[in-house]
Amino acid sequence: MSTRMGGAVAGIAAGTLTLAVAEIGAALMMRGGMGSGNASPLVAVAGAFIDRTPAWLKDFAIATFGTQDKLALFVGMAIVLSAVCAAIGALGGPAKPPQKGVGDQQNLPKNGWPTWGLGLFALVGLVGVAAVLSRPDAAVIDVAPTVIGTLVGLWTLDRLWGRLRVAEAAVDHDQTMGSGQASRRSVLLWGGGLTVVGALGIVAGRTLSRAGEVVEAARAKFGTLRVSDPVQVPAGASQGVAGQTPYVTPNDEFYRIDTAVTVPQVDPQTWRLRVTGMVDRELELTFQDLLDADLVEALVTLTCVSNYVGGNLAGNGVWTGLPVREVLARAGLQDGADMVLSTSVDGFTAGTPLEAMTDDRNALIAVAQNGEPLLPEHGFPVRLVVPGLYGYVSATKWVTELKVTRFDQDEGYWTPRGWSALGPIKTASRIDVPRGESVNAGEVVIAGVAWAQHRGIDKVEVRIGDGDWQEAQLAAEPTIDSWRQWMLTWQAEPGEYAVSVRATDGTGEVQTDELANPAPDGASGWHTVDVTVEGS
Ligand SMILES: Nc1nc2c(c(=O)[nH]1)N[C@H]1C(S)=C(S)[C@@H](COP(=O)(O)O)O[C@H]1N2
Ligand SMILES: [Mo]
Repeated sequence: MSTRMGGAVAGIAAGTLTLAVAEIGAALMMRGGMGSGNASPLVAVAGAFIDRTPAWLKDFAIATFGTQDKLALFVGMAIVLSAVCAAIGALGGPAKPPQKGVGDQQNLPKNGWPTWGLGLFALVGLVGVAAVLSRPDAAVIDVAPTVIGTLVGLWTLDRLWGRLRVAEAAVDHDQTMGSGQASRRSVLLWGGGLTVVGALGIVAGRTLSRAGEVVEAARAKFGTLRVSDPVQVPAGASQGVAGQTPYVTPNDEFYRIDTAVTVPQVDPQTWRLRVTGMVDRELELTFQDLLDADLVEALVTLTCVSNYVGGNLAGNGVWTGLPVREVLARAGLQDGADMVLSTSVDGFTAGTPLEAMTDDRNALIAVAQNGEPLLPEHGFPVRLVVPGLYGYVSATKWVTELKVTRFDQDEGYWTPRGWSALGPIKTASRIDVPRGESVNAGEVVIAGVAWAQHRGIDKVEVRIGDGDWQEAQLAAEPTIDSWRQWMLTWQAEPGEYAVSVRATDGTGEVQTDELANPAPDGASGWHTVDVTVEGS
């Protein structure tokens, strides 16, 4: 083992210990109610990174990692941080000095090893401190775990480097290598051991911080909701083709997209919804106010603007909530307003055209999905659901404020990051089966879903190879705000086929074949799959 490698191990050990101390400290602070509850440097750096993600990078991340994008970010952070710590440890620490006599050693300054290495390490800690301070609602005390962690890391690095120097000196001194090797090996052992301890500490800190108990308890005693006109999903909405997207998406299979590094834990007891801005009187609603109100139920398909043609960032559910328009009417709208800026506890905002919140569509302040309280990752206790608009301009989860305002005065989270201020959902259709696998000649069922929320789907057509467009069979359409299943039975001959689908919305407009990427206002183009038909 070389001195450089020993230094690299020392650097990684110092880095992991720094994070372990910081993450455990942050978790303890959160549990003890100290600071803002957002002291974790890992979460802060990831959050700061996400907030600075330009449209093309978000596009790429979702295209590559899908809803695992946050896991991918953490893996990436671990790799970068390990590399930085290893480099500092290897280059900033003691190098094998040029051959010289024992006497020369005495000429080195007392603190012989380069202090700039420690300085660099401290700088990395400072990046963490800056990230923590940059988070919404940050408190100064939030930096304490990161600062203490960095000090522990510096001390660790200093000690391990000290051992390496002793090893070097021993090698030079007696040229026997024996004691030098032994001491270098001890650095490797110490460094490796401390890295394992540190990694366990990081896991412990992150686990400890998942204080989901309050929210779990609140969800458990949610009870049943009084709804005047419950949704009955007609059997005809489902065609039941194997592999076809189910009409209603089970809650735990619903796609999840948001900028929150950790799922916000919001206690419904302390939750408030404030209605502010261009209103005659500001309002504040409690969770109980919502439960006591006349709740309505509505089927609405949510779609993410980041969904690629054929992608699965869409889901359908029965949502229970209070129509936004009723709350806005209570507050009294002032002239000139054209937008509702909704804000989440985590700082996310969405700018929704006021009209979509006041016309007769089911724009809801939702408390339940498919008859159950919202899942924490889908916005518990309260989120917005607005038919016809992509989620990034309407579906604010963990919503705490509705500000009535103007598009020329305010903008939602994604607008300055390269996404369109307005986000009406584009007409889309998707082939669910067959997909990827080859099929046997004979009767083959092609099936999927199509959506054009708040306009509805009037027709779906399928083209096989260079054949004509054929009209697919449509399932019932309980509402124009949800997707619609379709299927087509095909007498397939052996061969290779490109199968495409296109939909016509309720206004008679045919889905465009013009290819567009998600940024800035949603993907377009016909979904096409290659199907191999095997002879029988
Ligand atoms: N607080 C918050 N709400 C949010 C977002 C977010 O990043 N933060 N993302 C929006 C986007 S882009 C979409 S597509 C929908 C997704 O909702 P889901 O995760 O419940 O499917 O939530 C919206 N609401
Ligand atoms: Mo989205």
